[in-house]
Amino acid sequence: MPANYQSISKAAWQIRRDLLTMIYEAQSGHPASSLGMTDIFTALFIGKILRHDPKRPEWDKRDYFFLSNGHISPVFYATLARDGYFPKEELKTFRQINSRLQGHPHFTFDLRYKVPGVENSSGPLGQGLSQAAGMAVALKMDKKKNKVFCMMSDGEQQEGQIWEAYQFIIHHQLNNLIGIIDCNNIQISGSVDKTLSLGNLKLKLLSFGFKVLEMNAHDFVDIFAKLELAKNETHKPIMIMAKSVPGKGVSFMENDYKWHGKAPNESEYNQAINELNLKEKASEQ
Ligand SMILES: Cc1ncc(C[n+]2csc(CCOP(=O)(O)OP(=O)(O)O)c2C)c(N)n1
Ligand SMILES: [Mg+2]
Repeated sequence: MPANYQSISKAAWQIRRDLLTMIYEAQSGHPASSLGMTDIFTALFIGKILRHDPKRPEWDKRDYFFLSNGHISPVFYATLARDGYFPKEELKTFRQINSRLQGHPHFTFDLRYKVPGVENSSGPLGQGLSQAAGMAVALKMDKKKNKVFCMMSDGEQQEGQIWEAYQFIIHHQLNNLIGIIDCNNIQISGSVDKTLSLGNLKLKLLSFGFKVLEMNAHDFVDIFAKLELAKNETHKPIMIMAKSVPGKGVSFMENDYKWHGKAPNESEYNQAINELNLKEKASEQ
């Protein structure tokens, strides 16, 4: 790995340990796609692809990040905490009653409950892209330069509302919007291909009029290159198809849909943490 990605990679392994600890302690949550999207979250926030400032979450020049597949909240919260949006200690309250860190991120203007860095509510899949498109069109009306990023999952592509949003984005030529689709080929009860195939998603997006980029979601060189390319695009709205390994880093979770929404038991947790420690050491060589 190039030397300049060493610290980003280190942060990603730590975020993986943090999010697994949250899910283990709560005995509830979604490990597979949280682990799969960790490298991208690390690049976006800690790698400063997003124009943002953890000490000023409401900064009016910030880029907006909308999470549509809200069940991957563990990686979102763990990244925000590591980046300094709120104390890491608070991660212990994940999925507890009265915690701000609910299973699916919640947006509110009420500062008693607001999680710094969270821009939208999620839970019902398929809605985040419409929320992001609304923000993108509003920014354009105000002639503002902020970018809007929206992360979605592949299972979500089965939702009709996603395709309404695609039409809207192309109709309004929202070239300030960057979609990232987690192409991990799993959903709640099996593979996406077998449950409800998306067909040739790339061709469908191209036919709508998007610029489509393909990305290896675990190669920081590729992640940074594609995200920078997307940020600098001024012509077309962009969709990034990020090919990821669900459960990345934990051998018995990788590519197994059964870890979509299951907490590890004590021995599984200990094994997972050991494996992540070893992978981190190996990546430093
Ligand atoms: C509208 C809606 N339908 C069903 C669900 C229940 N659900 C939660 S996660 C999920 C799987 C969706 O696929 P994907 O996001 O690709 O799963 P992952 O890759 O995270 O395993 C489902 C069906 C939901 N949250 N919202
Ligand atoms: Mg999926």
